[in-house]
Amino acid sequence: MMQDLFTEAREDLDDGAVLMRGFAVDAAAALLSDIAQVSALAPFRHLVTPGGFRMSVAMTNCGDFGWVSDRRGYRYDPIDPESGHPWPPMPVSFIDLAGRAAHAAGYAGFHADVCLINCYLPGTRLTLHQDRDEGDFTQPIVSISLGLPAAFLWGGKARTDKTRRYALHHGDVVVWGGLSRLNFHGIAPLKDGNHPIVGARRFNLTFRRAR
Ligand code: MD3
Ligand code: FE
Repeated sequence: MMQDLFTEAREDLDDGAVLMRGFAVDAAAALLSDIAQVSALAPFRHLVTPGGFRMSVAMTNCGDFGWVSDRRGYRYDPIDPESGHPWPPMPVSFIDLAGRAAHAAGYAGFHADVCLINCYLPGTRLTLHQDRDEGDFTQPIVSISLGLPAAFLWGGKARTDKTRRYALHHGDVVVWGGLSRLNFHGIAPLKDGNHPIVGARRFNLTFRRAR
């Protein structure tokens, strides 16, 4: 089974952060078709930060909650503010992959109630930040990369700590738990290119436990 193969192909990036290269390659077609289904109901949009800046990453969500940002702040909201309706349910392909990845990384009981979907076009970046709007930091975050490669910036506990760079490719999965859960991280501006399946884009799925 893939899980057993990946006990060999896991790379520890930091305390509690496990990289599994190619873990989602076989599931990519199903994941991409489900991203299209979700974004037909809850379209990708550019959120505004509390400081008034339009984010260059386009985002949407599925699951019981969605991560949103506006002039009032960041939060997890059960309602999509664009539509006034609940977020689309999490597709079976998402639930399956997130569960298998968490299990392979040593988090057997992980059940996400949010999947945040980021869409990057060439030039899009995500500045250094922490993910700290969730209710329980002992729960990991599972991230899946699809499409064009990105330079992932991995920092420390303080914004000014020096960063390391990792290339994240199509199908790579990282599980962020343990002491790494609150580290600063970001994505350098996406380089131009064309991915044979995804085109001139990159998607990142992050599975989270909001509450
Ligand atoms: C480390 N996304 O959505 S995935 C995000 O590629 C986010 O779109 C990036 O950072 C992306 O918040 C990076 C890797 C990642 C995601 C969440 C983390 C690393 C993390 C949470 C805690 C620590
Ligand atoms: Fe993040």
